[in-house]
Amino acid sequence: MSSSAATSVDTVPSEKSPVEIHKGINGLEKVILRDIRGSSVEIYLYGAQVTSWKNEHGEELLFLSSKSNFKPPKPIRGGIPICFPQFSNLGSLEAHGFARNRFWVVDPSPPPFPTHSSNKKYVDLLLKPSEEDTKIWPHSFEFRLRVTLGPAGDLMLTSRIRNTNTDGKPFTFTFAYHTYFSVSDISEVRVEGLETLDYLDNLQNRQRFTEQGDAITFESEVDKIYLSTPTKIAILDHEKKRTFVIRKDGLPDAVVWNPWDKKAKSMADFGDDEYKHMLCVEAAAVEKPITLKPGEEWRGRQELSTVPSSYCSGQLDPRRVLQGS
Ligand code: TA6
Repeated sequence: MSSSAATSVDTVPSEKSPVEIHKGINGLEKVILRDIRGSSVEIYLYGAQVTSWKNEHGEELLFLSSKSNFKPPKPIRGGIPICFPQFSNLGSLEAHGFARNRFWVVDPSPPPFPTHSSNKKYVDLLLKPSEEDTKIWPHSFEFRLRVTLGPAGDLMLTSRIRNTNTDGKPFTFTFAYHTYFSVSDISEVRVEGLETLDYLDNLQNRQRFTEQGDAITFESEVDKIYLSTPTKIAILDHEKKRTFVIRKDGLPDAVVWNPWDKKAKSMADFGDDEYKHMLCVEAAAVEKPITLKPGEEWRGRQELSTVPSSYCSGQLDPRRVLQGS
């Protein structure tokens, strides 16, 4: 590790350009990726959690609570927490598993990556279980997360999870990118791409229902797991004339969550009114847990981008967004 006194930025040698490690909140280390056109991403090694994604105008696209802890072992409230090896309380582990409150490292020698990244900024992060972890989840694994910032400001997260058990045992897990999008006014937001799908309602003991035909809008607490969704989902923020496009691969489900006012008040690391400016739409693998035999690897990818969307014509055609390339 080398450090330049002035900026207290450490660089970590890797196969490509060095990765800059900065001191973030409470001295927790974070990596910053910047694109020459102005967009940027910040990732804390604690939880391998993206906490900021800004476009070329420097506008923040993700929600991070003003009340968020940056004090391990508490999770960070906002950005993109990684839920692994368990989504929510679907198992005996703490809610959403332990990956989000572990310290990851910059992967010094990541295995070759499936896609070409020459004109992109990226960092490879690695998590392996500690001895303590194997006491609560008795498996050996390597979790590699590549966070990529594309030239157009798009943000891609690619997870590669390998079973490295030497006792021949398979393991099974559920997973989610628990993305907190920043929105101008939740009551003016629509989600497209989940119409007519079945979902499990977390507010009704995960009973199964079928969504009605129109775009999803918000007027109260929502906590739903949509099953077998299309690979593309759109979040339309009228006031900001912005549409978030989520593309996902290897993650058949999508969780939609907004705590609304009452639940917001019950969360210590969340502001009472902050529910008005955030929406979680989470690319996930929940309904059918993933099982890996020793030596096997699973890959789950999500790509986030924004497109300008004008609603002044009164006729935004999201289908063009969802059907477009
Ligand atoms: O993804 C939705 C959800 O599972 C909700 O049920 C809600 O609990 C939310 O996650 C936040 O969970 P957390 O453990 O971060 O407080």
